[in-house]
Amino acid sequence: MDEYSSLSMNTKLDILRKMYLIRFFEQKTDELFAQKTMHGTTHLAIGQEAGCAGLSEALNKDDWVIATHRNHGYYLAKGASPKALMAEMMGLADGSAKGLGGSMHLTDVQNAFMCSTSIVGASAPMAAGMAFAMKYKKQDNITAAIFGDGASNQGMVLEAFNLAAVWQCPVLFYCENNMYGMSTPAANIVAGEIYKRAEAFTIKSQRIDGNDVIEVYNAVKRAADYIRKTKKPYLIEAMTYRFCGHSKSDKCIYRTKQEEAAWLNKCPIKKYEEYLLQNGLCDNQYMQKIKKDTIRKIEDITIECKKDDTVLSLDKALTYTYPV
Ligand SMILES: Cc1ncc(C[n+]2csc(CCOP(=O)(O)OP(=O)(O)O)c2C)c(N)n1
Repeated sequence: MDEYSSLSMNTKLDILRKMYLIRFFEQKTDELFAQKTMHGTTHLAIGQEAGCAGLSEALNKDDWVIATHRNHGYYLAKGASPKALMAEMMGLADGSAKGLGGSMHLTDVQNAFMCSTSIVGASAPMAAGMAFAMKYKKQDNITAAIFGDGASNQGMVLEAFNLAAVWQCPVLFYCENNMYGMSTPAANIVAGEIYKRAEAFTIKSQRIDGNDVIEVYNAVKRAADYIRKTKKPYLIEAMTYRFCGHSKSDKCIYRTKQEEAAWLNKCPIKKYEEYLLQNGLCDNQYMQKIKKDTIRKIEDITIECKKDDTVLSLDKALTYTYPV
């Protein structure tokens, strides 16, 4: 059986639904920021959907994920509520963090999305600690730390590699190498290859095509099995690209149009749709239906959130304790 055919049909369609949900949700977020219905800044994952969908689908439901500032995709892929995400970004009390955290500070403990952090690199030590706690409590669930190529140079990421190896923490380090940390090309600041750094810490690792969702799924599945069995860490470096700017204020003047066009050609959703169609696993009509249903769901959520006026007052917020 080849890598692709090992997945059930349900899993394949779930992956497609997740990728559409992330893409259309992110596009709506962009629109709402432009309309000033959402404030502050946000970091979209348009173009990076394969990592979010493939990784979450390959992990068990109770395996933890700790994400970064570019977090909406992982939050949604873990099965957390899109409405709570939108409400969070509108500052509403129904938001995932009661509207107090905003785009970068999400949580959904029920769906094992522990949190996301805006401190670049911090997901790695947090996930190593979480993994250590799970092992200490003799629980079988592992923890995934998401971080970027820019974060890979942070001291705390390398410290997390070290302790995770020494203490044998069941943690999956998942580096999304989208080739830029803000406007800085990874090629200018990363020495050597990120996945090869693991070897110095006795951690097994591999580099994958992060835009091929089935490759992501299979790599994470194999890594998760290894981590669960050995209680040792594992590092995956997934090559990908963001189709949008780093954040709201970024016009991408540091990238060439040719480079952007080449990566648009490697769009993870387009690639996956072609695979499903060419192998007769999903027809175009059904694909369009999933798309339309997803867009309608996001529209409904937007309308509901726009009507909501339950912005949490500061007084109430200060007395609120989060139920973990
Ligand atoms: C400790 C820290 N330093 C700097 C920043 C500012 N900052 C926010 S995102 C970012 C770039 C992160 O790049 P990367 O890790 O590659 O992730 P990507 O944005 O590409 O997903 C920086 C420097 C921060 N939030 N935290």
